[in-house]
Parts: sequence; C-alpha cells; structure tokens
Amino acid sequence: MKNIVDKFAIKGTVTEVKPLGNGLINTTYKATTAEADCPDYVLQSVNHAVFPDLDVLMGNIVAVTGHIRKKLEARGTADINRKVLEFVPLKDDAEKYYYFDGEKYWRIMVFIPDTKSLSEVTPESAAVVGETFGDFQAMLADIPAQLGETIKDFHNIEFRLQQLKDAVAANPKGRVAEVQDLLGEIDKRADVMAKSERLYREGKLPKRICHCDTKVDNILFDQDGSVLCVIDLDTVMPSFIFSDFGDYLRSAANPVAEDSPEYDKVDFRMDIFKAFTKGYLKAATFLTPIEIENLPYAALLFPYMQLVRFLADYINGDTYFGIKYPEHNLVRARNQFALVQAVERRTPEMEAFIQEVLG
Ligand code: GN1
Ligand code: MG
Repeated sequence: MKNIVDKFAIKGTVTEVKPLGNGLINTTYKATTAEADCPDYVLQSVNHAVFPDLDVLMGNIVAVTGHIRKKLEARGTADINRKVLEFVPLKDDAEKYYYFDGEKYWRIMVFIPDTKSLSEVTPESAAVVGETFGDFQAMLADIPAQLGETIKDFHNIEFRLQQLKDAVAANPKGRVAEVQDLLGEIDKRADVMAKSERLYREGKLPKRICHCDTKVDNILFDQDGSVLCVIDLDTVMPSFIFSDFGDYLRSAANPVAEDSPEYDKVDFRMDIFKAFTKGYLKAATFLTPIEIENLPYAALLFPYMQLVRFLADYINGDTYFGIKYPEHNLVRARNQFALVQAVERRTPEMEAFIQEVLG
C-alpha cells in the first residue's frame, strides 16, 4: 500500500498504513508519515461496484471541497484545514484525484487530527449539526460546476421500491417467505412515501446539492464538541433537501444504533428533532414553503427508504452492505421498521412544531 500512496503528491514519508473507521461501502486506511511537519493521510479504495464513474465521483468532490474552501476563506473562518476535506492529486497528473492499480481505485485525503465522533447525540449537538447542514447546502447553492449523480437514483424511493420488487421476484436465497410481514408494511406505505418524486415531476420540488449521507458517523467534531465538517462526500449530488435532513434524524433521533436488535428501544426523539430542525431552519434560508412543510415527511422517508434498501439487500443475499453475521441486514431492516413506526407516532407533533416555527 505504501507504493500506492507514493503515486500521490503527498508530503513526507509514510511509515505505517492501518485500517480506519467502519464505513459499509469503501475500505479506509490511515497512512502515517514520519515527519512532524507533514500531515497524515487517509487512503481509501473506492467501492467501484457502487461508484462506477470515478471521474464524476472525484469531479464532484473536488468541486464541492474547493467551493466550500473558497466560501470559508471569504468569511475569514479560522482553521479552514479542519473544516473542509482536502484531496490530493497524483504526482504526475495534478488534475487527477484517483489512481487505478489494475484492480482497485484509490484516493487520498489529508487526515484531520484530534477529532472525535459523537456517539451520544444531545439536543445541543443536534442544533449545531442542523445549522451545519443548512449552511452546507446554502454554501453549495451557487456552485458553478454541474454536479453529476454518483449513484443514479440514489435517493429515489420509487427506484428503491422497484429494486425491492425485483429482489422479491428473483428470491435468490429463498428469504422472501420469512419477511412477508415487512413486505406488507412497506407496500401499505409505498404511495404516500413516493410523494417527493411526484412533487418533483409536478415541478413543485427542486433538487439542490446535498450531502446525501448525513448519518451521525459522518460528522467530525472538534475536541470541544464543535462541528468541524461532514465527511464521506461520495454521495454529494443533486437531491431533495429531505436527504440531509432525513438521514441525520434517522441515525441521530434513534436512541439505538441502526443495527441494534433491541427493537423495543427504537424511538424517535422529539428533543433531537426539535433542536436539529431549529438549527437547520436558521441556516437554510433558501427553503421554499413546500420544502419546509414536508420536513416531517422527510423524517419518515429516510428510515422507510433504509428499510427498503436493507431488506432488498437481505433478500439478494447481502451483496451491497457489509455484514458481520448472516441476519445482519434483516436486523437492520427490522430496526428501521421500528423507527418508521416511531416517526409515524410523532408526525402530528412534528407538524405542530413546524407550524410553530413558521409562525
Ligand atoms: C452507507 O458508506 P456509509 O456506511 O457511510 C450507504 C448509505 C446508508 C448507510 C447506512 C453509498 O453509508 O446510503 O444510509 O450505509 N452509502 C451508500 O448505514 O450506499
Ligand atoms: Mg461513512
């Protein structure tokens, strides 16, 4: 792996490369350099089956990180290197940000030291994160580059439901019989959940540049608890603002992890919803009334979509999400279904809160 790192225009001598993090899609390593005045790096092999077009992928990421960096500079923000990721081009091609070794696709970014992830979400941190995402979307509202979809139809619920249908029809592992209950629950809600795609077709709902994977694990905090930046930019693409709003709450407002088998502990924390929504609305000043009105829908859409995706992967024999044991994706799906039910119970309360905020 040191030979791979060597293809990139990094500073310093790499002494050690070891695994980092727990993403479900890419494989991540940390490369440590010997010199005190050189940064360490994050080396990643990109899951090419998931991200087929590396030029679109890295083009989006370089455009977005560059644009955010400019905005932060214009604001006179301190410590910019901790607030936006920096990718490193190849040594012999300053325009190219990935390396193909004949088998895998690699990229490198500068490691941000002394950060922490917050496993325990509080209303205080949720408020700050809400503001951060609102700001993230606001900063990208005027990006001149035309971004591509790194995964086609990534957050298109009609497409995800179709994938599930296809999985059920193929039933390659004979797992359909044991998940009939979940399939019925999904089916009951399918029409209501396709609202975003309908509004989009009717020209009532815009797409904007969104992060599209704003789960709690993808946010870096400073030692003092302030937000540094969102990481994991592979899915930054045009989407409904519901993506970032809904996916954060999916992971943050659930008191247990998305793969916890303790379904009776799954809940949708209203204190987190309220704090996050307030923070988000403060920064996301560009939102239309339809977008704001549908934030409770967004809070439901993402657990629902993740349920559909985990279940489809379980039926397909676990070809997409990494698993640690055979039933892992089924447990994840059941957890997300419990969350769907919790969000449904909370919907009137959410709607009332939004009305209150709107005045
Ligand atoms: C994947 O890469 P990671 O683990 O941050 C997935 C998300 C899911 C998430 C569920 C490209 O994110 O969409 O919400 O798992 N990313 C992709 O944990 O499919
Ligand atoms: Mg991640």
